[in-house]
Amino acid sequence: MFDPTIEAIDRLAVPGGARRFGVRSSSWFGRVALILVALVSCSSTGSATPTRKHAAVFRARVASETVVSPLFRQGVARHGSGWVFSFNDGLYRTDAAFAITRQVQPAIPAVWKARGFDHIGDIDVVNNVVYAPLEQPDYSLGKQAMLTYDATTLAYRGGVEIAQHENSFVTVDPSTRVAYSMDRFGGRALTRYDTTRRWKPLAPLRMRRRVERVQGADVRGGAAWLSTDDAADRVYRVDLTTGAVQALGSIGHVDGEGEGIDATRTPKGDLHVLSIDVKGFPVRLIELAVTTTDR
Ligand SMILES: [Ca+2]
Repeated sequence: MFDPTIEAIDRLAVPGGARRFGVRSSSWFGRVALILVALVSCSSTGSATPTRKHAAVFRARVASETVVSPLFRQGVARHGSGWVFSFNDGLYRTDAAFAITRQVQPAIPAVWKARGFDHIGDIDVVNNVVYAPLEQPDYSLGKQAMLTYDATTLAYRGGVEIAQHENSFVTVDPSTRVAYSMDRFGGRALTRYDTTRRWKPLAPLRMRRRVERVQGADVRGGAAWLSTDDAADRVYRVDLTTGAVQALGSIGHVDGEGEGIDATRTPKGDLHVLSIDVKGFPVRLIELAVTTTDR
């Protein structure tokens, strides 16, 4: 413990230490200077200094890949032991082996098509509801839409317009029912909506770094897991509490296009990302294993 008496300072005032600071320990000025030096020393080395907890480091590596139907080009979401995939104007429910068990094509209702909407992006499934991001191509309007479908029948349930320029994905946090998306394909914020209050806009989640060409996202374990078509087709983890962003690794096939993502842990992997080959086909589902270590 620090003893702030002159006697204690005298005990600390070894000649070499005093000379380093250009003062003589026997002078009044020197003693005051030594007190200051001792205080600074105690404050920087004291046992009360808390130990900093480093954030965990996440990495992802490709574990396997499977060629799937060329129709499964936009989005993917886990549904039971199978999947739901999206195409520009189609939805497909499959079993675990990717065999289609139900489909709806066209999937965009006529009322939305009449308003110019022509593209479904990366979907999510929560509580047997498919959440689908719907786009019209005039991004300058700042107007896109979110639709919902029954995940069992793929029947259209409803939709709302939202104030976004682009709309490549939507993911819904199962615990809060908050939906996450992005205003543009690249950026440093996730837009948020309260799906329990007719998609009421919430304050965006600010990310600590910019991520480019985001094509999909899925919320799991307090994080949003992003898939991109950036320079290395990387996947990212965004902490939903702090906004911290970590690049996890590439899905490979970098000359192709990274598309949607699902983040359900399955025997094959933790992240499941669609990738369109540079030739336009095949479409692959890339399975990635996520590891985490303390820094
Ligand atoms: Ca998804």
